Amino acid sequence: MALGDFLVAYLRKIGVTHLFGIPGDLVLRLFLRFGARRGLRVVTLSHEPGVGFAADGYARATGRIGVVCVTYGAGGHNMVNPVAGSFSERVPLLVLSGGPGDEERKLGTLIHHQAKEIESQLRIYRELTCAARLLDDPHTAAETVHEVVKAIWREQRPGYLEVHRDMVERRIPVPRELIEWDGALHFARSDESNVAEAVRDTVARFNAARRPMVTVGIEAYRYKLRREVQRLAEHMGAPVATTVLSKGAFPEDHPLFLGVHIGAISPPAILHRVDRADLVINLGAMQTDMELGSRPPQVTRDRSIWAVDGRVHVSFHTYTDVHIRDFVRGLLRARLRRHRESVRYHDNLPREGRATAEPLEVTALLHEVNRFLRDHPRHLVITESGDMLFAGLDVRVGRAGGYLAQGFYASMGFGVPGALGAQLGAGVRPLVLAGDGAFQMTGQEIAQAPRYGLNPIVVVINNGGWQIFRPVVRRTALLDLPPWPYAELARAWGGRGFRVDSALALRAALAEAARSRSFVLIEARVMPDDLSPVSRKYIQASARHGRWARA
Ligand SMILES: Cc1ncc(C[n+]2csc(CCOP(=O)(O)OP(=O)(O)O)c2C)c(N)n1
Ligand SMILES: [Mg+2]
Repeated sequence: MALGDFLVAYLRKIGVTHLFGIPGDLVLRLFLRFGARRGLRVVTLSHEPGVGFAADGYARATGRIGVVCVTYGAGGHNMVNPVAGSFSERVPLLVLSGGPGDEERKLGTLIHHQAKEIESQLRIYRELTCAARLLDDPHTAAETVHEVVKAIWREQRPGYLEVHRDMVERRIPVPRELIEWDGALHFARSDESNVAEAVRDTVARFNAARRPMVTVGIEAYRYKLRREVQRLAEHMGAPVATTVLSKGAFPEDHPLFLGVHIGAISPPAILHRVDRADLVINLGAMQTDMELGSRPPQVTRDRSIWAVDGRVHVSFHTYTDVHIRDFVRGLLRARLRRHRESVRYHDNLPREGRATAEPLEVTALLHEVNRFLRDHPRHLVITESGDMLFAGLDVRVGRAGGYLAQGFYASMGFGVPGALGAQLGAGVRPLVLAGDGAFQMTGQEIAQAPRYGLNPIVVVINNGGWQIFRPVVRRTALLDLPPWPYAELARAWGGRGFRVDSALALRAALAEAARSRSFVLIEARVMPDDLSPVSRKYIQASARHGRWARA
């Protein structure tokens, strides 16, 4: 069959429903195949970064592979940042790019959209993906596609396929195994005896521990272990924390949920509980500066067990080839001592005062968002990089899977397009918390919402600039942003727009938003020097460690 038709059939077979993209002449034939009747649902946005973030949001929210299709060069290079974010935060994406055909390359003239060499884009993507291949050989094309997709699934990271425009109609043989294959993809297999030993070792330590606790990390989320991890925690009866990146992997109204652990800048009660623990079992958390609150790792190894990256580190020794899924399932089958600790949830917010008509403060805004979520729990909260990335840690999402953010790669611009992709895939209404700076990067993609029947609620926290840096910047004019007429723009783009200056007005606007069928943008004005409690702690900690000099 034609390579283009094979790609459509293959993607449908693995359950892909949507394809996010922007066409260009070097990818047009491929793009049109995807958009043909009985193809995929093609979703186009205005700018490739938005397309990439949307596919990433789709993948995070659905647990399926997000697929993007871009033109070569100008399109492919525009897509680099979202794909880098997906790589570091373990999001499965398939990037399909076009490219110039063989004949035109032989003419010796440079081809438009080219940067350094024709191969440059492929080389860039090798750096940002778990598998990157050029489909230039019809005989092996089908197997190459399969290999790249299997790697994407196994590693939960992006992969890349480049299809030059003269290849789309080339006929390729499809091996019988692929035709008969049921389309199911599998995670990596573990070594059974290593799993058994790692589980025995862990159980012995757990059963001897008096104050154990569990940290749920991002791999538990990506490898679809949320339910098993919850059952395991219930068997153990031990408190559970999430990290910045994995917030939302554990239901935050669960009686065992302690809160978000962010190293030394965690709420004091969480810090105290972690310090008192005689065993911390980390299920899938990565060791990053963000996860540890901008402090060098101070994990007490003899009191911890880390399952991540196909390994289980128990105290000072390591079991290789133990995949987190097999490890958790092994623990679920083991006889575990049951603890009965009574656990309280902790955040960083001061006590809620009465909502007033006084000027709005960030903490009051967070209380209002929490109040809204108590009444409307079926929303997906998405926070943007900037103050809201830290502020968002104090937003309480009851159900698991109710929260998304780029908690480690932290690119601005993820929020609005990520929300569009998430709602398209999972059908849940998003509530986006974005700073004015982050919104000005990709927020205009909200204009695409009406034609796809999407209706996110976007709260733009307008503090007049990139104010998270304000505590360490003397020349604050360097952080200024122009004032956009956010609410007017929202109305002109087919949504509803509000501008609020107080907690009471925000409460009223959120209530209106809940009733609205269209997308809603709420501009919430706060003072330039107002920051959330976690941002303040983070910046002080970073400044103490000499990371940020005053300028
Ligand atoms: C793509 C990208 N560029 C630059 C940064 C660096 N950065 C982090 S936060 C920030 C400012 C955020 O401003 P805003 O969205 O208005 O949020 P605020 O902190 O003011 O609430 C910047 C520029 C980034 N994280 N991502
Ligand atoms: Mg701002």
